[in-house]
Amino acid sequence: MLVKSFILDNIKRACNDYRMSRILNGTNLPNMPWQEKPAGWTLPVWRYTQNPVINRNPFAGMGRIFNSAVVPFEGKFAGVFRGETTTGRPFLYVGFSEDAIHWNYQTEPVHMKDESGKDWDPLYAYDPRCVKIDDWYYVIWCTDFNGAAIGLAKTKDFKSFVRFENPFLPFNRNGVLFPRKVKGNYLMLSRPSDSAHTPFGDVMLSQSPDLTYWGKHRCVMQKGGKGWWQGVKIGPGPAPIETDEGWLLFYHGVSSTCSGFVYSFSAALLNLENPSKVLYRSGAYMLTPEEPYETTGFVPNVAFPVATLADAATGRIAIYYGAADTVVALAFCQLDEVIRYIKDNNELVGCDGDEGKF
Ligand code: BMA
Repeated sequence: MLVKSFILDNIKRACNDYRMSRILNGTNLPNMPWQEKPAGWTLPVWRYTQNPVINRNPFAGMGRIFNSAVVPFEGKFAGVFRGETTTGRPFLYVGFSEDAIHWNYQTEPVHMKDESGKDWDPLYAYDPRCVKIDDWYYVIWCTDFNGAAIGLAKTKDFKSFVRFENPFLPFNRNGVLFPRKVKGNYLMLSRPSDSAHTPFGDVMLSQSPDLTYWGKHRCVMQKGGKGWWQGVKIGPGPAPIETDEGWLLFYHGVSSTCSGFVYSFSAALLNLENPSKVLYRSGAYMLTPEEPYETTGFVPNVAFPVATLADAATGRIAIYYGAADTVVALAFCQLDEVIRYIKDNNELVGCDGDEGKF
């Protein structure tokens, strides 16, 4: 019986019907949070049973933490959180954790200095992503620059942060760096927008040799498609994960209803050497607001992915997402299954399949 299934598996693999995809340049995270998929669950992403992992009022004076980044750090985990205190204005907060679920928070917001060492704190800060490139952790967030724009800073210890010049003109939210240079350039995905609750938006790619000067802008993915869940706007989520099938990009998609926007998420695979080309993109969502902590809160019906923890050895991926602009939730998936779902539901839109140089 064992021999038979071994042979069958190998035949399937050889036929590319059961391909084991691999995470490239990733790390092994045996201590990542993980739960197996519940029996009978049909979508490729499933929720942590103890959600939310960060609830309302997580510490004195802090009303809500949501849309937050988590990265492996010194054998444990560091978090960069979107925190809203009793003033209701968002800033970035740091925390440390042994298990990426229970956190010790720094109760003072992150302070930043510019590259010459002068204080340079953002007037507000939200939706941080955090990406390790070589020896530095880069934080990308939505900052004030005469309106919503992308902020960029680096840290080694999550104590001192050096802020770069704002990479792009306003208005733009949802910036995220790739975890390595491609063809000698740093790459940033972002979503140009307006200053309000933007009713449009596509994912763009920009390139830089030094993280200061940005250009060679490309259109990566456009909103729309036959389905409606990503019909209004889309935005990049966590840092793309490098795999042997392409860059795996989780992204959010927004639909419009009588009672406002609904934020769901899914994923696409981008060409490794030319990531403005989408290889495959799911026309179906992987997670949409269904649980009470997603459908009820400060902004109902929001599932907003901003971070992943991926275990290269097993292809296990944990996805951190903000729920209802109120709490942080966790979901899980497995690389092979996600890739299979993307391919089975493949639908490219507009500029997706080409280089996106208009
Ligand atoms: C977007 C951002 C996110 C937020 C979402 C839903 O425009 O502001 O921070 O989660 O709206 O309110």
